[in-house]
Amino acid sequence: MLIKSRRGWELPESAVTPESVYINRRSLLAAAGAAPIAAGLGGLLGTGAARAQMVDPTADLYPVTRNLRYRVERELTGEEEATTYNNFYEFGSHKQIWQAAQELDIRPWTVTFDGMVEQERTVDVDTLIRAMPLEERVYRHRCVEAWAMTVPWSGFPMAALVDFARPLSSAKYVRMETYQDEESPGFRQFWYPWPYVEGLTMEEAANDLAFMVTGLYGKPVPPQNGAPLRLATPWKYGFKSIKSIVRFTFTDERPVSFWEELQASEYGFWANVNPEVPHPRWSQATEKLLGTNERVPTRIYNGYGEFVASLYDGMASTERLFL
Ligand SMILES: Nc1nc2c(c(=O)[nH]1)N[C@H]1C(S)=C(S)[C@@H](COP(=O)(O)O)O[C@H]1N2
Ligand SMILES: [Mo]
Repeated sequence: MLIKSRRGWELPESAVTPESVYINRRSLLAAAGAAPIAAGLGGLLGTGAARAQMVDPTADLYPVTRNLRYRVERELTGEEEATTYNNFYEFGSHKQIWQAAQELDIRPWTVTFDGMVEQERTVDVDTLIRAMPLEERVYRHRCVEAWAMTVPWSGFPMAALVDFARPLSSAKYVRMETYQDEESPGFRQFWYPWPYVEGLTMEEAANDLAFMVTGLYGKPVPPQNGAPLRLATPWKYGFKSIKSIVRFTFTDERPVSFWEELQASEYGFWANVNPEVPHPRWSQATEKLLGTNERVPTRIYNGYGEFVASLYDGMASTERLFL
């Protein structure tokens, strides 16, 4: 979803801090002992997944039992493909961010619940994960750019997280926010509206399909896929599935997401997968499977209509709302 045409508020690539400056700063920090040990180990170990697993204190929890209610009549995407072809703009606006993402400090990590809740609180992510009913679900994932994958996520129903947060009955939406710090290179692209934000209605968040991800392929989810806690809403375009979440805010105002803020005409709030509503710059009728590059027809709600169609009764005719 690179925004191709540069607008007045965008800067040329040359205005961005060059990678070499960034790397030097990191090694200076490391030399001064300020960077975490894990960052130094990154270069010595093999794949990102291997490193994440070594340093992830929840590794003992996986694999977890697969929930067979969520069947997918597609081959699983290879782990290699799904963990080396990513969208995570905090690490750059291209797909090859998996190595850069190993710098993400996934611990300590806290998650804040605030806004319209009985009591605001901040919890350690490990306390949260260990309190939740973990299971594995094989889900399809459909990026708005028309590539798709099928992967085994581990995690827990978003409904359990909502229960944990104890929102007031007046809350209508949940707004989610990704971490933001000075280390990840993407934040220097300051024309993006950081932090990454996404939102769901309370009904969507309580739907059985909405899943909080903590693992992938039977291991802790690696940084590039959104460690330590991300969302999976498989009936919506992939950008709704916000990564590396630090805050859940319950509100009665519809949140404005990162992509909506950037280009509302192309990335709407609902973002339900729909082969009949083209993106303004490309068709959504088909999608390309990661790994095999096979082209297959896109399905309404990404094939999950039986679970979610009733959430949108009466909305289909309101044209762009259904994007
Ligand atoms: N914080 C954050 N979350 C994000 C993104 C991002 O750039 N930053 N990209 C989104 C998009 S466009 C997609 S398709 C998926 C990609 O998830 P994957 O890399 O695990 O396949 O993450 C989504 N979540
Ligand atoms: Mo995406």
